[in-house]
Amino acid sequence: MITFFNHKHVLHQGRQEMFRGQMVPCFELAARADHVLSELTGRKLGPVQAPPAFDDAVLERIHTPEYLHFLRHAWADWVALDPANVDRDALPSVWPNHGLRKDRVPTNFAARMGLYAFDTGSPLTSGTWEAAREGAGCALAAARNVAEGARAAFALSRPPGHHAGADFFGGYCFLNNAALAAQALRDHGLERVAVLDVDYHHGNGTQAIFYERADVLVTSIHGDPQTEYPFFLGHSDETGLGAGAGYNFNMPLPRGSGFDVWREALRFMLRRVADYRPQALVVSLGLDSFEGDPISGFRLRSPDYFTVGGDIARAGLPTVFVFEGGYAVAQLGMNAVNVLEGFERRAA
Ligand code: SP5
Ligand code: ZN
Repeated sequence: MITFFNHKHVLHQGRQEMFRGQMVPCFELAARADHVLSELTGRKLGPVQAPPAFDDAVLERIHTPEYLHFLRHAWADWVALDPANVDRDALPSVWPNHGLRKDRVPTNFAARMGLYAFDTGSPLTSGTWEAAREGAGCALAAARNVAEGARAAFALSRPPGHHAGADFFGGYCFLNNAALAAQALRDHGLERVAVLDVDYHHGNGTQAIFYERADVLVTSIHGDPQTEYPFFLGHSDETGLGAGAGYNFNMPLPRGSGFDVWREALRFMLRRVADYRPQALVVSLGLDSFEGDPISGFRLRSPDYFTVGGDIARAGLPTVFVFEGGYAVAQLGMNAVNVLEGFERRAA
C-alpha cells in the first residue's frame, strides 16, 4: 500500500506536558514517525510519498473557521504576548467550564488557549500549525487514493488527531486526521463510511464530530474512561444522538486487558462495521495498546499486531489507516508495520 508521509512532522516538537502538577518531557516525540518510516522502508511495504498541496477550505469540512483561525495564528499571538515566549511552548491554564461563558472569544491569548483546549498535555509550538496542516494533507491524500480504488493507504503523520474536535485540541492532537479522511471519502461520493479506532485512548474528538450523523459510523476500543484518559467520554452508553442514534459504539476495556479480550472486542466492532455496510473503513491506528507502552495499560504483544491487521483485512473494505498514538518508541515501527503487513497478507 502507498504511504503518505508528513515530512513536516519535525516542525512540531513539544518540550513538556503537565503530569501530576509537574512538567515532564513530552511522550509524543518526533522519533515516533521516523521509526515507523524506517521500518516501512526496510520491510518494503510500498511507495512513500509526500502529500499533494491542498486548499485550507477543506479543513472547514470538519473544523470551525474560528478554531482554524486560532490555530493558524496561535504562535504569532503567543510571541506577541511576550517576545521571550519564542523559547517557550504554549499551554492553557484556564478553561470556560462550570458555568463560565464560551460564547465570547476573549482577545487575551491565554484565555483563547483555554477556550480551544481541554488539557495541559498538548503544547503548541512554533511549527505546530504547519506540521498538523501537512498531516491533514496526508489523511486527505490517503482517502483520495482509496476513493479512487486502492485497497488501502496509510497516512503516516504526527501530531496525531483523534482527540481533536471541530473546535478544540488536546491529547497531543490539533487537527482530526481520521475525521478529515472519513469526510473526504464522503465527499468523493461514498455514502457510508465507518471509523474503527484502536488507539488505547478513546477518540473523543472523532466521536464528537460524528455523534449526530448517520453517514459515518464511529467504533472505538479503548481503556475504560473511569480510569483512563480522556476520562470524560468513551463509555458504552454513548451510542449517538438524533440522526446519529445507533451509529456510535464504544468498547471500554479494563486496564491490564490482554490480546484475547482485546481481539474479542475487535471482532465485536467488526461485526458492527459489517452490519452498517460501509463503502470504506478509516482505521485510527494507535499502537499504544502495546504491553510496553509507557502511558497505557493493555498487554498486546508485537506479533499480535499481525493478527489485528489480518482481522481488519477480512472486513473486505477499502481501508485508510491513519497513524495516531503509541509511545514505546523503539517498538513502534515494528508494531505499526506488523498491522499493515498482516493486513496486506490477508487482503492479497
Ligand atoms: C493520541 C494519544 O494517544 N493521546 C494520548 C494523550 C494522553 N495524555 C495524557 C497522558 C498521561 C500521562 N500519564 C503518564 C504516566 C506515566 N507513568
Ligand atoms: Zn492514545
